[in-house]
Amino acid sequence: MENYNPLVIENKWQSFFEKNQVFKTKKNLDKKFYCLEMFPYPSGNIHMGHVRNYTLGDIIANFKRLNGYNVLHPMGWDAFGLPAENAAIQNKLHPKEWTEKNISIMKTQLQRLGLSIDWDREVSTCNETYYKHQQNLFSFFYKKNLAYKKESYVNWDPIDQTVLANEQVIDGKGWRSGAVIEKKKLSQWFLNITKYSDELLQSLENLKGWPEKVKLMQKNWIGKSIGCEIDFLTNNERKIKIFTTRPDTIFGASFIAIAPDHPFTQFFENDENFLKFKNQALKNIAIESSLSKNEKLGFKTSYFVHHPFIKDKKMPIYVGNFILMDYGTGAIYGCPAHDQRDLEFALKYKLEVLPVVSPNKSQDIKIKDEAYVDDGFIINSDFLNDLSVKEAQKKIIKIIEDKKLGNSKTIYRLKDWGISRQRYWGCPIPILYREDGKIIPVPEKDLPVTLPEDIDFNKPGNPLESHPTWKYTKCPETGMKAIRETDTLDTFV
Ligand code: ANZ
Repeated sequence: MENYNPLVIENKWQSFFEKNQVFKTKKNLDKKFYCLEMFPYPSGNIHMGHVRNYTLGDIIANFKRLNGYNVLHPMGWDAFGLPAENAAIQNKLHPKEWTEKNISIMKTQLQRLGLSIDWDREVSTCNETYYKHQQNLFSFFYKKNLAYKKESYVNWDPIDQTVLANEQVIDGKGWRSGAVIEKKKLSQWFLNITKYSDELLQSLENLKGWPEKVKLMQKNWIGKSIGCEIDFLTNNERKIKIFTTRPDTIFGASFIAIAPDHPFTQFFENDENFLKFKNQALKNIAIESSLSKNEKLGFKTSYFVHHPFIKDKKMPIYVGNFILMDYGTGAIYGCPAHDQRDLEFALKYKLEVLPVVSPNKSQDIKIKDEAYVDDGFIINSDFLNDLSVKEAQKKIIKIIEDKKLGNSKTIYRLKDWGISRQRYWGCPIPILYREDGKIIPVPEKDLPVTLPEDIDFNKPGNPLESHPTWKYTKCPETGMKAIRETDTLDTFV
């Protein structure tokens, strides 16, 4: 993939460029700047896609030059990543050798095209003079609590011994090995991008000239949902907190569904039928887009909750294969009349389907196999009857808050970015695990942490992990024994 980012550099950067001698002559600093950045993946040979893209870029560069701009037109190679490692394993070449060979071929080809690229400003992401800055940036994020480590479920390929991205799992199997992919809990590094959810959403409005459909995709990716959380009391005197965007439908609730890895499952974690269900469910759950298409399956527990507003109404607790642990609270109440997934589930398990929203005031509706999801007026709902959906939401949230049953809540679909890869051909994460248990970033003066070259691809798993000496080191401050992080950064970092 190649990125191609025209960027008009504002004048405030002038002094930075001057100081760092980015432009060759002082005279050029009086001009306006324009920067075109090339960033191809060094896959082997230049193909027509490159030729088209980079010719267009070159035309813009020339056009800007002729219009008096000072144009920065560098070349960057997006040189780390899985394909190099896989190709190297197949061809019995070192990833570095494979990558450098490709770069040299592609460079010659691009030079023959006569593009006005400034080859004095060539960078390659697998070069330590480049990834030193990446490591520095990681340390900076770590110190600001924007990079952190946590356990999470990942797609694990048991043959290749590595984490796979969702896109690399095809029909439940690893794209390279064909092995059945397992869900494995691993401790991984994340960047706390969700801290900026609202800022990202707001900033979409400032993107002048962007296609509406691209902005919409971005908006859906961030996925802001406004609703509330409600605590349901269980018969073993615990609370299950759910998240809903439709609290107006609370009188139509007929069951609770929790994620297969929800903490409440501790009360039946040794039940063999549950374990079978959980293993099967977790296989598919990683890919969110498949959730609405898959058959809705549930494991019926022996527990129930009390309805917060209907005296003596008990609702069964199911574990559902369509509930994600890392969205909202990992638990929902099901209202089959007004949610298609809940309806499919209720029809399968013969649960109550009670309509509580109608297109017309005080008029009952019938639900067969299609949920009513449009706007309307509340029915069959005691004190909410005859209110519009909006009015009912406002009223019920106030009551829920007053009765201390829950709170209004806004959540985002956006997740923190998992950046750990158990792979060799990437930028080493500059972290040390000291023998006293402390985790410390490698000090700036000791960067870069370079990749060892003498690695063995014949052993399964991450070569950094199995390297005889690389990971063993000392804490630069205390001299205590320490072990290096062996995960590398995802190439997209
Ligand atoms: C009850 C309800 C009734 C719901 C109704 C919808 C319609 P968005 O808009 O995508 O945020 N939900 C909440 N957490 C979930 C999870 N972890 N896994 C799967 N589904 C989850 O969707 C919010 C709705 O998705 C929530 O509102 C909840 O179902 C479900 F007539 O609660 B609703």
